Amino acid sequence: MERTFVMVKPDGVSRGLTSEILSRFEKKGYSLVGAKLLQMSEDLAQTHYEEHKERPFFNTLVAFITSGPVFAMVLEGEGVIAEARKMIGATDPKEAVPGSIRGDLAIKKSENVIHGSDSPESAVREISLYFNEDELIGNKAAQNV
Ligand code: YYY
Ligand code: MG
Repeated sequence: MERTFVMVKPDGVSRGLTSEILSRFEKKGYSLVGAKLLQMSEDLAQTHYEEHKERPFFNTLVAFITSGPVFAMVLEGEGVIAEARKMIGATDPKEAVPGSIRGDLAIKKSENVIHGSDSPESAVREISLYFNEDELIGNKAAQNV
């Protein structure tokens, strides 16, 4: 079954939006197969966003994403990778349509409340950056029997 990585960013956690965001995915029909609240290290932040390391916003992005706890989750379900990106909306909340998470809950591009994997390859890579196999429900190692 398809899985993706989604993360409520520090602005979303501090604004108390974690449950609202999780609720949207649950109501849509996706299953939560892993979740954790964590404080990202600078190393993890730089690795997560390494595709952007030459961009002018990189340092600001790393500082922001490490500024407070994030809520990382793995969601499972049919078409979840592309569908979660649709539900999240455009990177710039000003362009994100109403009804999308960023369209409803954010204003600024630099503080856009949520991250979601953008492809099957990113999903595999990002899930493994944040979760061990045995932390994901449904994996053999997580059955604990
Ligand atoms: O995948 P997504 O989060 O929608 O956007 P990316 O282009 O991968 O950029 C990652 C992250 O960087 C974005 O969510 C906000 C921030 N950012 C920014 O602060 N300024 C930009 N011009 C572009 C992206
Ligand atoms: Mg991206």
